[in-house]
Amino acid sequence: MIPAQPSPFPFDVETTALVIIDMQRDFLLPGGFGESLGNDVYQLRKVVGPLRGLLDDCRAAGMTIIHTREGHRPDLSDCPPAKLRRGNPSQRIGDSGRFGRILIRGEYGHDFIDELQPARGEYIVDKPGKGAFYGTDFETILEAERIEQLIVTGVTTEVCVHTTVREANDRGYDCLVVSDCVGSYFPEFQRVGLEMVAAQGGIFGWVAPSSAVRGAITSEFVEVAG
Ligand code: C5J
Repeated sequence: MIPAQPSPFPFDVETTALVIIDMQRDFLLPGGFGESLGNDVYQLRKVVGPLRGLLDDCRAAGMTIIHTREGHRPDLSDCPPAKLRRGNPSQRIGDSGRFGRILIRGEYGHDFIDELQPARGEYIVDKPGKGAFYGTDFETILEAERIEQLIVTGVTTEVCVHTTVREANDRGYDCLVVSDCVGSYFPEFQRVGLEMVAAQGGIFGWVAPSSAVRGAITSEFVEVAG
């Protein structure tokens, strides 16, 4: 069990996956898509250190690790026109930005930040939407790996993290959101986004800090290894 809100989270390294949502240069680096939408990207940088520590422990425990990336085909055929038109960014999806074409697969900005590059054997799920299930093989991977619980991290808390947790919850997965390993451009959305997950007895899932998750992974791993 991982100590969590609203109750301890049932957990087994064999059936739990670490999911890292969209830790991409376009969202986290100055000059990327996130900044073109008017956001303060430094709000998201806080996540990198704690998430790297958690990732290291999950790797050491041999857990299933899945990295997602939001982005589109170069011809934008998988980008709904409504998504393309939305808002009033200084640069739109597909435009040339500081890190290549914004949110386009294969471009430098679409890829993961240097600190959180996937290791050999870890899954990469390229998703056209906010949630990890829509238009991807995410569920096929979870089924193949016999995953029942998800430890969910990444950005942004109220958009792609929430969408993925809600989709996963409806499909019967237990989701734990790691409070210091998810980030929002807006401190208020971060606070409320986390509260919403665990409210009403855990309507979408559980919330715990990385210290609690790492403590449980390390002790479970020692037990399994012993
Ligand atoms: C957004 C995401 N915010 N990864 N994407 O557009 O949350």
